[in-house]
Amino acid sequence: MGGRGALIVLEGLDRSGKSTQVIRLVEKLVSMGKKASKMNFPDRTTTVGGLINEYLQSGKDLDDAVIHLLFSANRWEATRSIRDRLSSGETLIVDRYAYSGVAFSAAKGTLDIEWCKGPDRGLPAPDCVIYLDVSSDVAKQRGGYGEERYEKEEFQKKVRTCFEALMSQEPAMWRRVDANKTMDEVTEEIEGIATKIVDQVTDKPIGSLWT
Ligand code: DGP
Ligand code: NA
Ligand code: NA
Repeated sequence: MGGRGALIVLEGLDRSGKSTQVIRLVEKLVSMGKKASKMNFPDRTTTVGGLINEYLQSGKDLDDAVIHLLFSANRWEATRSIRDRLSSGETLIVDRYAYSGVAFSAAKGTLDIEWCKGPDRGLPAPDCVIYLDVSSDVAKQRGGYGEERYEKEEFQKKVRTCFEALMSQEPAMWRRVDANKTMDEVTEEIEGIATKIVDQVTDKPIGSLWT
């Protein structure tokens, strides 16, 4: 036995239920005796993350390219830790990654998808991206959006279009899950996907994103 852990990313719009599912998936893997932890981007606890937090809470205005690069830097800050932890056999379940990076920036209409992918090229590549696909109506029923910068229905629709474009570029990487179902049904589906991936990657080298 032994071998490396899996890098599994959950992506989706705001209110897709992603954060709850990340926690449930880690609990499930741990209960199965696997070494697994949660990671979250943006990580607002670092210096760069503090700037991102101010931007998201709308206090700070930054050029679209500049905030894009800060989100990317916030992922680069974690790459040594990601590689070390995967290599030591730990599976990481990640709440957002470079796909949110591209989708939320490209949705602004000022930066194109290929430009947006540039700074994140070379990050540790996920073994799988699970996309929680939620309709605007269901997102609204879940209590609506919060107060942060991107949490507006029209903007979220544009983000969805960008996620769709990213999925069509790398269909083998993505698993789409219908997140309009009950939380428990979604949990079950995600667990099925993730447990297979964890068993498949033990002997595979860690990939390099978009290279
Ligand atoms: P979260 O804390 O996961 O809910 O993320 C906060 C918000 O930031 C959410 O609306 C998604 C957005 N976001 C996450 N990552 C990125 C990124 O890399 N770039 C941009 N522009 N937005 C991002
Ligand atoms: Na959010
Ligand atoms: Na996150």
